[in-house]
Amino acid sequence: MCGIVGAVAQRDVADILVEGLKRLEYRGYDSSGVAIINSDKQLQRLRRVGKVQALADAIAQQPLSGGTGIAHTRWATHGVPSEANAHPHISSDNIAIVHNGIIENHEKLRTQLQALGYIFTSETDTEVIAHLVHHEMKSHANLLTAVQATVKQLEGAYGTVITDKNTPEKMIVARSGSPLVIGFGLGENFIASDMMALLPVTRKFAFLEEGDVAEITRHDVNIFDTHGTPVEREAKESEVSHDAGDKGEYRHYMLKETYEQPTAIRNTLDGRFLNNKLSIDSFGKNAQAIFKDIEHVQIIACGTSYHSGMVARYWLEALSGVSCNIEIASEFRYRKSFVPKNALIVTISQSGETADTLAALRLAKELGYSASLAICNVPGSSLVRESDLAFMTKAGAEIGVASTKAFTTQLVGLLMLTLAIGAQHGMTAEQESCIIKSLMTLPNKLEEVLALAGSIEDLAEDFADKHHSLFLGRGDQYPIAMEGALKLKEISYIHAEAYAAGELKHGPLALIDAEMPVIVVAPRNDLIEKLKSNIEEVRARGGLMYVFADVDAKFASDDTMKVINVPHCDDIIAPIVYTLPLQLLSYYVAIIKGTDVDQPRNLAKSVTVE
Ligand code: HGA
Repeated sequence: MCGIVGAVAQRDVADILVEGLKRLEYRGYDSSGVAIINSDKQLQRLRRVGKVQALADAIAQQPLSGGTGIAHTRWATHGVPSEANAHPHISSDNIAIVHNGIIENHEKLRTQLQALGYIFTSETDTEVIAHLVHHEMKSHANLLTAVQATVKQLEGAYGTVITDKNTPEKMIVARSGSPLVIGFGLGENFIASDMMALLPVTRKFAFLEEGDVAEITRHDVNIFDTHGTPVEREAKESEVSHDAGDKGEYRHYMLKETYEQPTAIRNTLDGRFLNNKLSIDSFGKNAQAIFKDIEHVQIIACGTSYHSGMVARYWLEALSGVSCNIEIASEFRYRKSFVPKNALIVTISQSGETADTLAALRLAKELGYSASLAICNVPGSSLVRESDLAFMTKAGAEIGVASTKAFTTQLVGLLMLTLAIGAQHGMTAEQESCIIKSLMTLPNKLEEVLALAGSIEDLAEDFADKHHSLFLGRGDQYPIAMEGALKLKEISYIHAEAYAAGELKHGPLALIDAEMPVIVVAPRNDLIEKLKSNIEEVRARGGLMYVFADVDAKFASDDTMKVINVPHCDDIIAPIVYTLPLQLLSYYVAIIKGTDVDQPRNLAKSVTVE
């Protein structure tokens, strides 16, 4: 959430900063801003409400020159989206800062700084950092030590970049709880909250670690840890392609990413199997020893990743021989919980920077979980670095705020986890090879499902005037119904709720009428007859249903039910297969409703604030 870009260069950096912001816009898009120091040591700032294009247009009207600059695209936590609240924030016309995260003691600091005469011009928590640095400059020799003194007083989370117009040759950056990555150029250096922003200008990156403060000039990068000790952070060449952020021929990133799923899953499966057996090293060097000893899995995740974890619970308990629990990270981290013996903590996050999930992992380590595993899409992310084991999904960059291919590749990773743990706890070679065979059919199966897009688009018309909807599934399709409901609400703003179909009679049946479409996921598994009874319960109450059903389950459309036949697939992969029609349904409903599919209101990607 929120995007940061900064540069120290000889050339003018305005274009680099704006391009970087555009590449990060999916992380926050309520306002944006830039501050650049020109050759006369003047600080020039432009901020605009709305998309980055509004800022780009303003810069085109009023060009900004200068080689040192910082920029930000905001997802507001404190203060409405407005120009006054947009970053960069400035203190006393000298110090300019951008910030990701939340300063929890901002009220106390604000009062102290006001007593010192500082005038606040925004409602943000961020502005206290600007004034505090300015205040600390009065008693410190330089910007670096002033920032080091400042961050000691901050409680909460920050990734922040600070410039002083009197020392335009440098920027100071600091990280605690919000990621920052340094990009190395030739005679110029950069900073960003995600390397995606800097791919047009460099391939060489080093991630800052928790508590790091760094001084960045054109030729040097000096990093200090929490104690102020100089440290090295390894710089690596990135393999992510420069055009990873392009939409190509697709109208929206979400549609592109939906169609990329067969390839993303092929990539995630590729190289993981040898002689019809899972190569356990896919999870890291010590995976075999760790999986052998564990007796319990505790999964922690948020949002869409939580739904993938819910599916995994069905798989792990049915097949792997160990018990499994799943909990929302923001709940787990703030309650007292029992730590089972020999328990593995599994975190799931697309970005690997999800603040609540990261905090939950750190807590689990303190609590004494035996080992940790991250299922993640971003190599080098905090979650991956801080876990004993990692399974990297190969979804590629996911830009649409509503997750698609990250979710289905997580499911593939979790099914492989089931195999890996199962292999150490009595799963037979025959069972393993059966699941691997099913997994191998998945990419082609998904291509068949994507061919249903036309009929799903037609169906979407029925939802245009609806305000509420209900999603139903049973067993491992219940989390898929939840994911379907989440997708519909996040991009079409139609209220959607998911229920385990057996729960209907315990309350939600009261909601059924012709204005409440009911979406049912109905693969032909051993729960199909139970599900058919639930469908009859809805029909008997005048409900209108849309049933995504296995072609062999012989559902027929009638006045009360529209059936979309889904190609038959093996039970084990059905949760992944049935995800796609629901993604397409949400997409086409959103198109009809005219919402901003890739950047839905009030949301942002990569939830780095708690
Ligand atoms: N608290 C700051 C920054 C918000 C943020 O990091 N969002 O992801 C603000 O509200 O401006």
